[in-house]
Amino acid sequence: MTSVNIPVYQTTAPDFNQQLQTRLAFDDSTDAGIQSAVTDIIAAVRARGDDAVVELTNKFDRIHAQSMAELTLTQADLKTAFDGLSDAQRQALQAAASRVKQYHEAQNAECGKSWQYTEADGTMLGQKVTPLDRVGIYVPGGKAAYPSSVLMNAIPAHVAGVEHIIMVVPTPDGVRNPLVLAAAYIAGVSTVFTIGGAQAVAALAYGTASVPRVDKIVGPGNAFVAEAKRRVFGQVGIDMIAGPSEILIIADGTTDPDWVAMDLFSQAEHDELAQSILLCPDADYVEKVRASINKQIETMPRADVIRASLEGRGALIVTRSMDEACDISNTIAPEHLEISALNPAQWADKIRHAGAIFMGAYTSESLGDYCAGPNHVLPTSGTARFSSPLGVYDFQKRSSLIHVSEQGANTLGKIAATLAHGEGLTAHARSAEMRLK
Ligand code: HSO
Ligand code: ZN
Repeated sequence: MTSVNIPVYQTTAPDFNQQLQTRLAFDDSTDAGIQSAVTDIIAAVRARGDDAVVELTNKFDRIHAQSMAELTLTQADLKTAFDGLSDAQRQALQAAASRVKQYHEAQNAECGKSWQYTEADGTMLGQKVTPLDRVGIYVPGGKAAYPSSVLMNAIPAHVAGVEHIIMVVPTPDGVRNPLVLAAAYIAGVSTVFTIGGAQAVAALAYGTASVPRVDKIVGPGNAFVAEAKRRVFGQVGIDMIAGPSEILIIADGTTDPDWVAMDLFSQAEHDELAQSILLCPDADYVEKVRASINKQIETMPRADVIRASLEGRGALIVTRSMDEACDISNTIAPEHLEISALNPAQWADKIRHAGAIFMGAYTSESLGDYCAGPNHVLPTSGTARFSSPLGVYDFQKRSSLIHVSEQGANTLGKIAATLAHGEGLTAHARSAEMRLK
């Protein structure tokens, strides 16, 4: 096998910034064909509900359902899938689910709390947190059907207090994924429809006779699903539109290079467009990681995907210092950041933008993908600059609470009336003034 042609950059090179930007560039535009197909599908589902969903599902998934009833799974179906797993799989799924649940319960204890305070004149102000009523979880079919993602999307919704969690998952050629259904069973999913694509997103957003209209749709999908989610946004809430997986490793040169090379592979194997980057001030160590990549690629079942990803979007970067590595990481704002160093806390202090920070040589990113506890749905493509991991807060909303006392109405009424007159809004002013003593 030929060696993996992953570029090695030096931050001291005059054209380093340009080299890095070329690697980071990523085109996520949707082509016009997909846009117009999605327009038609959404219109069909809105006009003809279940009939359109059944027709489109039969066409795209190559099945012959007669009605939505055939595309609806019961809790008993989910339990059958769960019972059919091997002991090892069942236990691993349960262990992962309980850790993810525990983490999100801790999160909920922080951000799921309502609060209020009372002013001297008796006026009470506060904030009330309530869960969404109904949430739709999209789970892809085929090669990207990850049971772990079912846990990561459904458990925070469940912990947040969402009563109806409706999952959609396509079954191309009628093939069901038992691990996905088992994950739905233990994650608290209420109903599963075996539908997918833009038709499933439209059904969840607008509702049909069988599919309840939800308040928010989360979960990854192909280009049609992403476009459909963009289009129904406003009608319903959506989570982020996720890009390909990314890992950035800051290494101080003390971790076994084989471990670091495999961690780079772990996200590269998701997708040809996934991005794996190493930042390290020790040029000899970077060379060792490069040698390890070439050694270990031979053993990887998904070598083709890994190679395409590392060669197309990966980079090994020799930095001037660990500080500079942290600065570069902040400009990239990676989805996953591993700080593979003896004193990771020292460097984590400098990190301001990252979806998740994995600290120390033993914390492989893959543990976070499955079972550490935090969510694996994370901001990609630099969006960690302004957004956060999926969490219970994505399934809750806040209402402001205002209870003004008689005395408070006197004080606030004067302020409000003055401002309302200034805006020329007389009814506003009078409703405040009527309550003045
Ligand atoms: N690393 C992916 C999640 C995942 N990994 C699922 C394995 N299974 C999110 O970036
Ligand atoms: Zn992963």
